[in-house]
Amino acid sequence: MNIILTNPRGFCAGVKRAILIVENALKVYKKTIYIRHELVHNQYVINTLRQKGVVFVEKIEQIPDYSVVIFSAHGVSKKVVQEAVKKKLIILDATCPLVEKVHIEVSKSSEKAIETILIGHRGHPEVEGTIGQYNNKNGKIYLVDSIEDVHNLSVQNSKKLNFFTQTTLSITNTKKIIAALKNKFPEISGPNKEDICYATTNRQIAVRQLSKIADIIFVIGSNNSSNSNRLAELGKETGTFTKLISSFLDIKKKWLKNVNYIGITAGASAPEILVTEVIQYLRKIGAHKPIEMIGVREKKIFKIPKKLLNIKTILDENG
Ligand code: 0CJ
Ligand code: F3S
Repeated sequence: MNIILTNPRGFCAGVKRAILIVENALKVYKKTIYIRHELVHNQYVINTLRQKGVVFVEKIEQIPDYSVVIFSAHGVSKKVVQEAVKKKLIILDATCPLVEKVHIEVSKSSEKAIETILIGHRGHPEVEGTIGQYNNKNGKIYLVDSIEDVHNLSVQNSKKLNFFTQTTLSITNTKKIIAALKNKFPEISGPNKEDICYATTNRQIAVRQLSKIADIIFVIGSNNSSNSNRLAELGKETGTFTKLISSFLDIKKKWLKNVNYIGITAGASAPEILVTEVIQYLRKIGAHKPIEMIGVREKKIFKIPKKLLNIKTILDENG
């Protein structure tokens, strides 16, 4: 059995930044750190932070006044920010800057009361946060999740219409939805490509390449991770037997019967330790040393908020 590792895989710049924000906050604030929603959708990351004393909540009302709150990488609505301000919370925003970019565009659309369409998955926190940037009663924001949704959608003024997308969608599926939107509303405006981020794009390209070699693909990621699910979906679409696994414990030996090449990738919120554990397990049951696939080299780094950087500098200076 041979192991092939995709590149890139695992943590993206937005996730690294979010975790760094929490780690700095833990050093700096001598009180409980609350995080609204899972910082990133990975159970290993969440459990690790919980062990360090972080408290996760779904609603701002669960947090005592004057506490420190961190917003998850998926972003929050304007209403959530207002609730936090009202409670006089110290806010540290771990929203990925690429989500923030979409927020800014949707806000502009809202200010101009331009009807806006968001392509995204219903109920996902990023979608809730992005929809929650639109607060103009003279306009409207609509969510479409499929081509069927596009067919069923009616707007008031199709001549003045904007669209945006969630950052972690399937590239091919989103292209189809955008084509359907442009077909139905020829004057619609949107981003040049879509708002799918570089990390989602690169990981999907890598899985497509991997599927040409692998007999089985393991996507390491949690069940609620949109980008990880899209990778697993893509693997299946190529006809390769693909499983989304949260750790090596999910692997069933029967899947590996007559398998020569085992492909491994990891979602943007899955830490490398989980990949290492899968490799260790497979090596134990007879796999050769892993081979790294050549892929795009990601150099993106997102800075953490100045507020934390400054304190970090002071802490470093004082040892
Ligand atoms: O939405 C994001 C800003 C991506 C965050 C990293 O991935 P994950 O798994 O926490 O979130 P998704 O469910 O959005 O992929
Ligand atoms: Fe940001 Fe994309 Fe990662 S939106 S958090 S860089 S998956």
